[in-house]
Amino acid sequence: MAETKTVDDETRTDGAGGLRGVDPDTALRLMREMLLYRRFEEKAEEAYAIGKIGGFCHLHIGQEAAAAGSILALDEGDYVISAYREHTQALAKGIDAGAVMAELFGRATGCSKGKGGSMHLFDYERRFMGGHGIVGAQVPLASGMGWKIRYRDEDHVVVCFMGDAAVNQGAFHEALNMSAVWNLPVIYVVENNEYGMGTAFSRVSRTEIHEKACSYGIPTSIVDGQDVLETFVAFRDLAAGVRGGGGPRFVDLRTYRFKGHSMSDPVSGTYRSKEEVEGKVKNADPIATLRDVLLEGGHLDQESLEAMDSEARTTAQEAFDFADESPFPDPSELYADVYAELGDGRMFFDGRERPEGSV
Ligand SMILES: Cc1ncc(C[n+]2csc(CCOP(=O)(O)OP(=O)(O)O)c2C)c(N)n1
Ligand SMILES: [Mg+2]
Repeated sequence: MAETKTVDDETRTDGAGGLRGVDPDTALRLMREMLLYRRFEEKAEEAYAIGKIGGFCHLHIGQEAAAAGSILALDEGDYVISAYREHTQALAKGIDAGAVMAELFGRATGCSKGKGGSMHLFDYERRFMGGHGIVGAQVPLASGMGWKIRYRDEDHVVVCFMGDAAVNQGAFHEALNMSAVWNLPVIYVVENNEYGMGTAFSRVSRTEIHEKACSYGIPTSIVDGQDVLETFVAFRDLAAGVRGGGGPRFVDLRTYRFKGHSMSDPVSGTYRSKEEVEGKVKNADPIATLRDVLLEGGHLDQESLEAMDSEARTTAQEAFDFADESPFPDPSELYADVYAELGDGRMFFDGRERPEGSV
C-alpha cells in the first residue's frame, strides 16, 4: 500500500525512518493499539450479526488512528468524553477489552454494569466519561469538566470527541463560547468523517468544520486523522499547550468510516458510492499506512507484524468469550445508578475528598 499513503519527502528523510519525531516504541504501540481496535470491532460486528448485542452498535472501523493518535498522546489523569462511536476510545483509555465487550453484550461485568450498552461506555477510574447518544450532548459536559479542572487548580486536560453533525447543535456553540471566555483546558475534536448518518456535511452547512470555532476565538488545527503519526504529534503538542494554560483548542480531525452508520445501515449505495468507500479503504486505511512506514523504516518485520495481529485477535476472542460467559445484571439492579448518590447530600464543588462509598 506504499503508493497510496501520504508520506512526503521530508518525512522519508527525517532521520527516524519516517516516524516524524515519534520514537519507534511509541510508533509500535500505536500499531498494536490500532490492530486491537480493528480486531475488537470485527469481533463486535460478528457478535452483533449472531444476536449477542442488542440495540445500536456503531463501529469505528477506518477511524482507528483518530482514537489511538489522540488518546495515547494524553496523560493518564486526562479526561476523555465522547459520542456513541466510542468503543475504541474506551479501549485507548485503558478500559479492559473484556469489560467493553461485556458492556456491548449487556452483561453485569461490563464497564457500565451492563446497563449502558454500546453507546454508554463509562469508567470514571480511567477518566472515560462516556459514551453519549444524544448528538452534541457531551460538548457542554466537557466544558463543565474543564471548569472543574480550573476551579480545583488541577493540571489535567479534557478531550471531547464529537461527530461532524454535532457542530450544528446549539449546545456546541454555547459550550465553546463559555470555554473560550473562561480559558478552559478542553480540546474539542470533531471526528470529521464527512457524514452524519446518510447526510453529507456539505448539505447541512455553508461553512467548513474548521471555521466553526473562529468566532469564539478558539485556535483550530486541521489534522489528517487517517495518519496516526500526524495525529499523535498534533495532540501531544495541543495537550502541552492547553496544560500550560493556553485555553481551549479545536481540531478538525479528518477521517472516514469504512462501515455503515450503525450495524443496521448499509455501507454504501444510497448517500455515498461504492467506489468512494472502496477508494478510501484502499488509499486511506490508517493501519496499512502505519504498517508501510514501519516496514519500510525497518522498525518492524513481517513476522513481528503477524505476531502483533495474532495477539490482537486473541484479545478480541477472549473479550468475546468473557462477555458471553458473563451473567446479565440482576433485576434488583434496575434502579441502581439512576441518580448520583452524594455522600451527605452536598455537591462537592469545594474540592473536598468525597466520603468513602459515595459516587
Ligand atoms: C440530538 C439528536 N438528534 C438526532 C439524533 C439521531 N442521530 C443519531 S446519530 C446521528 C448522526 C450523527 O453524525 P455525526 O455527528 O457526524 O457522527 P458519526 O455518526 O459520523 O460518527 C443522528 C442525527 C440524535 N442521536 N441526537
Ligand atoms: Mg460524521
